Amino acid sequence: MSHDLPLLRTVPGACPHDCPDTCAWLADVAWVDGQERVVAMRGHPDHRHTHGALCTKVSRYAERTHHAQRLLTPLRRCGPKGSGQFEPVSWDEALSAIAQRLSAIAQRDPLAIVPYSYAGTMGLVQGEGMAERFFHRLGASELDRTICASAGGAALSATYGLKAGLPVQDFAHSRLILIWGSNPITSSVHFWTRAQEAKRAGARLICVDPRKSETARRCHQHIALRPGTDGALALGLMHALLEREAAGTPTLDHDYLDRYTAGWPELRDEVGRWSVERAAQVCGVSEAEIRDLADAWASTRPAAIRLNYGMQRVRGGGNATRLILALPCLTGAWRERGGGLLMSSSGQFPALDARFGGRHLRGARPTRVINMSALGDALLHPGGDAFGPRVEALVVYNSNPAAVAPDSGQVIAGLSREDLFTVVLEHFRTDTADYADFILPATTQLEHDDIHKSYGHTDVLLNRAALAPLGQCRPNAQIFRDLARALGWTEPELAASDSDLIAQAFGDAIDMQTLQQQGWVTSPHASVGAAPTPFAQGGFGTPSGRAELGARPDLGLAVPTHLDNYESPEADPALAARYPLAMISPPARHFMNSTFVNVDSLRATEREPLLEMHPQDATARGIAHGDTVRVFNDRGDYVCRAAVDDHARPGVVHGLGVWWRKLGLAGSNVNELTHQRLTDLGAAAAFYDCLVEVQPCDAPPAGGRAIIPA
Ligand SMILES: Nc1nc2c(c(=O)[nH]1)N[C@H]1C(S)=C(S)[C@@H](COP(=O)(O)OP(=O)(O)OC[C@H]3O[C@@H](n4cnc5c(=O)[nH]c(N)nc54)[C@H](O)[C@@H]3O)O[C@H]1N2
Ligand SMILES: Nc1nc2c(c(=O)[nH]1)N[C@H]1C(S)=C(S)[C@@H](COP(=O)(O)OP(=O)(O)OC[C@H]3O[C@@H](n4cnc5c(=O)[nH]c(N)nc54)[C@H](O)[C@@H]3O)O[C@H]1N2
Ligand code: SF4
Ligand SMILES: [Mo]
Repeated sequence: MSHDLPLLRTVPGACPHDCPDTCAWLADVAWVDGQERVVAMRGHPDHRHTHGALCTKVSRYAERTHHAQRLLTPLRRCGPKGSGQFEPVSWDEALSAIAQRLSAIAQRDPLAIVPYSYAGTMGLVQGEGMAERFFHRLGASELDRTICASAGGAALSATYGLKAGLPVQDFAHSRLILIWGSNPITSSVHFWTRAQEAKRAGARLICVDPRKSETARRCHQHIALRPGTDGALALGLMHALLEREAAGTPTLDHDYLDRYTAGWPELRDEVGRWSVERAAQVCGVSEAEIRDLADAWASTRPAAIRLNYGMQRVRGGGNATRLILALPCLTGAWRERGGGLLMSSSGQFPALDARFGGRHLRGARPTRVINMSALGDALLHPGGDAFGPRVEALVVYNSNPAAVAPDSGQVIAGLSREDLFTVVLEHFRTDTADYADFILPATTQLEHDDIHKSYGHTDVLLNRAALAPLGQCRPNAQIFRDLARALGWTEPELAASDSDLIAQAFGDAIDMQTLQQQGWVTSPHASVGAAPTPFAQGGFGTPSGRAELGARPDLGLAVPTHLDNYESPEADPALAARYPLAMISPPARHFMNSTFVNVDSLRATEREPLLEMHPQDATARGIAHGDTVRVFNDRGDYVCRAAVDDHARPGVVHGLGVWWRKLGLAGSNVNELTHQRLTDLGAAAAFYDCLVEVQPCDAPPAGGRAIIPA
């Protein structure tokens, strides 16, 4: 963004989004048309992980903040649920009405109140900082935040006992990088810069992804497996490693296996059942691809895997992750700098103080946990049985469940309950906000302070407000403080200011002075284990101190193996006969989940919601490139535009996400089609485990419902 206005100041901050890169930014503030505005955003040139560059979407963060449709006052519903009719009210009116309603429900049973939040901001203050304290004090239900990474996270904990990995900057030293279930050109562009450095120095890049993604197109090789078959691929790869060794080529690092792992004999037995031929058949790839991959993995040093979350959003996602985590242990890849694996670095930070989350404020009162990935079922549950009280109030912040949660038909039906009291803290009138009883206007990252950790590197970052809050917006933490006061609560924990919360998050465990001066500080836990990689000499965080490659009876886990998708010809042939296409729904490049969909410049780039299809599947259905199509299964319908190209393999379609329903072609989005069944580990959403059929449909009238053939 260029500008020639005199600058008032440049304010350092941190990107709040759910992205492994957690960039440090600089915001230029100028005086424009009688108000202070951020006129340009750029990456901080001195932060080694940001190296002066923000991604395209976040370079538009100022456009989003100063958007003409920003919510600037509290709103109260004045029409039927979901009609989108609201009237402005004062903060005092809104806070006292909400406090009254919540305390009336809490008098019957506070567990009937449910918070719903995810990673609109990853900040420790405006994320759960004050919110968690508030809901514990209230005695509300707790939310199991499973919508993104909990299958892979549980696998990482079970196998390595620690959410730690290869330092992202060390990928520059790798000579082989497997980019597995990830599209970093879209979702982690600063990792991609490291991969490019390695590539220029001669490294080979292999992408494992059903979709020929932006990244796959720029790797040396692309293994386009069927969705949800990564576990089978890892088993076949291990089988090929064993064959290679049996043929006389030293392949496994027996010393590493003996000293630093447990359970390999059990896993080896399972691998024995997965011939390369069997794995190739399940994955829909050739045997040669698996053997070549095994040869490359065994013979290249240093060799590393960037494993990400795209491969764990299926029934067997946890098992598949456990199998892939075994690969760098088998060959001792961890021994060299630039070798090993990175999935998440989120465990490489000091733990938050036990009192930070305010669990003590709940006292001895009971709790229950609602899984956010099954929100529709939770809202529609009549109550009783093991479930407990019916959900009577939902307080949503940092999330847009009407758009992002699976099985949106059920979510919308739940949000439409006239007797459900819904409060939404938001920047915009999202699909979710349309169903609110009260909408409370929240500040963006340019208008509040915060402190951040990262799941892709190991720095703690500080965010400073560049602007005063726009309109009557308030930071999330302030809104929860204000609600606490309206409820008459006087505990000091509930009055902690944002700067108190920043200071309390890590306490003395980090160097606050450096953080304040520089804007970031490397976590004291950045280097776990022994150099040059975290696990060069074992040091895993499991009870045994070893990487657990086999069963974990203490966690109720069997030896990892491949599990067929819930919705697959193997597991449900009758369903597959009716809905023969496997659908995945990875993010569109210029959106961040459902954030930025309403930013005109970015939506103009994405243009329309797309379904990528292979020409063979399109032709068989009389569909041409650019046609409007109806994608459907027993759960619902989604109208979008067909992109007939070579990005999809035959039998697989890609519904790029996550559009605002009301900005899509016919008032719905791809989550009309996804289901609420959970993954094997971590009870996560299985977004990419989904069968559909597609047919042509007449173009929808502008802004209206599509005309869907009967
Ligand atoms: N631009 C942009 N960036 C984002 C996001 C966004 O929405 N937009 N979202 C952010 C969030 S919340 C997250 S969690 C991260 C996610 O970041 P990553 O975990 O790196 O995932 P994605 O980049 O979404 O890429 C997932 C890839 O997995 C592929 N995939 C789908 N199914 C399978 C499968 O069964 N096996 C394998 N091997 N691959 C599969 C998809 O085709 C896609 O290319 O990205 C973050 N960054
Ligand atoms: N089909 C399909 N569905 C998916 C995915 C997929 O790949 N396919 N990806 C899944 C994944 S990985 C994730 S993480 C989830 C993400 O789901 P969400 O965490 O719900 O992410 P967003 O859609 O970005 O919505 C975040 C909302 O928070 C608001 N927000 C941001 N900052 C603040 C703040 O400071 N205060 C308040 N009050 N609000 C704020 C934004 O305006 C935005 O509307 O979606 C999941 N849904
Ligand atoms: S790359 Fe990720 S962390 Fe960096 S600005 Fe973009 S969304 Fe934010
Ligand atoms: Mo995510």
